[in-house]
Amino acid sequence: MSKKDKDKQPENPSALNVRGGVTGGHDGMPGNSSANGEDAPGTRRRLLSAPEYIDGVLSGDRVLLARAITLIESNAAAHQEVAQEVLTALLPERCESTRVGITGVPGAGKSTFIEVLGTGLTARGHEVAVTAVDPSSSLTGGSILGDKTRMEKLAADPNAFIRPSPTGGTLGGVARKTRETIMLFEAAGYDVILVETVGVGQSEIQVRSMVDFFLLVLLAGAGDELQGIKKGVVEIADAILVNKADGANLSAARAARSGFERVLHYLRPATEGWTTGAHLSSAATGDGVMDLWGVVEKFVKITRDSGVFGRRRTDQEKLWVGSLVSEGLEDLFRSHPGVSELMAVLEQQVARGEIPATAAARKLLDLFRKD
Ligand SMILES: Nc1nc2c(ncn2[C@@H]2O[C@H](COP(=O)(O)OP(=O)(O)OP(=O)(O)O)[C@@H](O)[C@H]2O)c(=O)[nH]1
Ligand SMILES: [Mg+2]
Repeated sequence: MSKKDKDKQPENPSALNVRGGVTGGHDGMPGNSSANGEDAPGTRRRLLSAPEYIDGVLSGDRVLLARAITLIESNAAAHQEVAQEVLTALLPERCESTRVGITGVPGAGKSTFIEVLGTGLTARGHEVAVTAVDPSSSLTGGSILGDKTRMEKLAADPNAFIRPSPTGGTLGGVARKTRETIMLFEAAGYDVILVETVGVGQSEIQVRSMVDFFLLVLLAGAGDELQGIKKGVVEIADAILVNKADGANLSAARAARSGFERVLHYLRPATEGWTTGAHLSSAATGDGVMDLWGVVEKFVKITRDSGVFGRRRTDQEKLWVGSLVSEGLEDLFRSHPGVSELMAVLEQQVARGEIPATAAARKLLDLFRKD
């Protein structure tokens, strides 16, 4: 594990290592306070130069890592330019990491599980970074920040770094920021990356496309209907974890695990050469949590040996380029002044049944192409 040499001491050992994102307007620079009072309310920081961010991240400076993430989260063109320079320089500096996505029904115990797993991993010498993809977080204030109390130990752990979900914008925008945050984590030497996602549809697909191993956390007692989790999410999981297998719930959890095993038997595994299994844990007692990490390690070994691990990462990068281009084209198209005018007219005509949708789309694309 090629970890970077870094200062393991937090800048303020008593402060929780939870970093705020951009508050207020999305101009990007940390206008307002972050969780640990890193910026006094209302202060605006000067934009650092690319080498300052690069050196800061590489030396393991937690404050500069947090600021580099804030920079890449910015939508402002000037910030984006510096951000891309920073990311390009850091790309070859990334350590070898394991990226794990964690999803599941609300309240399944994902955050509690991450707390126990994360502290277990730092005790074994890993450096653990945690973030989330939560497209609703601009409304809720961010699931991880809201959950800070569930990750109290990990938040205070000098070998862990917790960053809430980027806020605002489309799911695509949030996913872009999370992917780039992962790159920064890896350049800073974090070799285990945990990405929590809220169990709502599309965000799981996004997280699956940026991690190596995808974990679905479920609960016992909700029958076989997979608890509102769509079958599609089960199909992209590399393991199902039945959590809260403790106390009076233990036998129900065991039964649920067997039920899920049966379901999995009929599904095609998410990863070539790997059999998706169902496991038990109690994040409350810690039982089964590090066993699940053993499953992840086995997965990494098998898929690295077979080449599936590397191929998936390469495919993920390629697909990402494609989706960035699609999003960029769509933005260009929609912000074209002639297009939006003509769109309004054509939509009416389509609604009145005067022209077919295909002809309307063709006219719009022709107009766009002419410029
Ligand atoms: N008995 C028991 N309670 C648990 C366990 N894991 C979590 N809890 C409790 O379940 C509640 C929800 O836990 P969280 O870790 O916040 O769950 P989550 O999946 O992150 O929730 P959201 O992020 O809101 O979807 C908390 O009250 C936890 O203390 C467990 O293994 N056993
Ligand atoms: Mg949570």
